[in-house]
Amino acid sequence: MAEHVVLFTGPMGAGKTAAIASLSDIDPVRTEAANTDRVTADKATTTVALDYGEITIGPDEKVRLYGIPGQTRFEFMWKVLMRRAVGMILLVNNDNPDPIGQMLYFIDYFHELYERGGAVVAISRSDVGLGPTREEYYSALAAARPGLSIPIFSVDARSPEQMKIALFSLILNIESRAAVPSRYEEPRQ
Ligand SMILES: Nc1nc2c(ncn2[C@@H]2O[C@H](COP(=O)(O)OP(=O)(O)OP(=O)(O)O)[C@@H](O)[C@H]2O)c(=O)[nH]1
Ligand SMILES: [Mg+2]
Repeated sequence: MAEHVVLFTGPMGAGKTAAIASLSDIDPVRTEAANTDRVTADKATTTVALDYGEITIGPDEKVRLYGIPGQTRFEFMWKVLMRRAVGMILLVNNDNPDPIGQMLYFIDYFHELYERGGAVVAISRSDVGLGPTREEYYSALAAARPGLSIPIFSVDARSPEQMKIALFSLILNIESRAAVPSRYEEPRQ
C-alpha cells in the first residue's frame, strides 16, 4: 500500500486538531491539555505534542495525518514532525489578528515540505471573523513570495468534505512531483 505523510501546520486555534479529526478513518490520537492562553484562542484545550490520524484513499493508498501544536513554545515538536512529512496543509484562521503574516511565517518555517512534495493553504473560521478574502491571500502570497505555487482553499475544518478537497489536491501534487522529475534529464542514447 502506498503511503504519504502529511503535516497540518498553522497557528493556535486554526483548526489542525479539528481537521485531522474530521478526516481520520481511525479514532485520532490527540494530546490536548488545558488552554491557559484564552486570548490567542478562546477554547478549552490546546495540543501539546501532536495529533495523529489516518485516511485511506482509493483502493490502496494510506495518508498519515500529523498535526503540530500551534503554540510556539512547542516549536521543538515542529522540527521533529517536519522530518518525515512530504507535504503540508497550512491552516490559517481568518479571525487571527494577522492571518497573512501567519500564513507567510508558516510557509517559510516549513519550506522544506513545500520543496519535498507541496503545500496547500486552508483558510478556516471565515464565519467567525471578518478577515482577508481568498483573493487577498493570493495577492499577498504572490507579492511576498513570488514563484510559489500554493493553492488556497476556504474551509470549515470541521467539514470532512471540505477538508478532503484540500487534502486530495495536495496528494495529487505530491504524486505528480514524484512521478515527474523536477529537472529535465537528457534521454539516454
Ligand atoms: N465556526 C467555525 N469553527 C471552526 C472552523 N474551523 C474550525 N473551527 C473550530 O475552531 C476550533 C479550532 O480549534 P483546534 O482544532 O483545537 O485548533 P488547533 O489548530 O488544533 O489549535 P492548537 O492545537 O491550539 O494549535 C475548534 O473548536 C473547531 O471546531 C470554522 O470554519 N468555523
Ligand atoms: Mg490542536
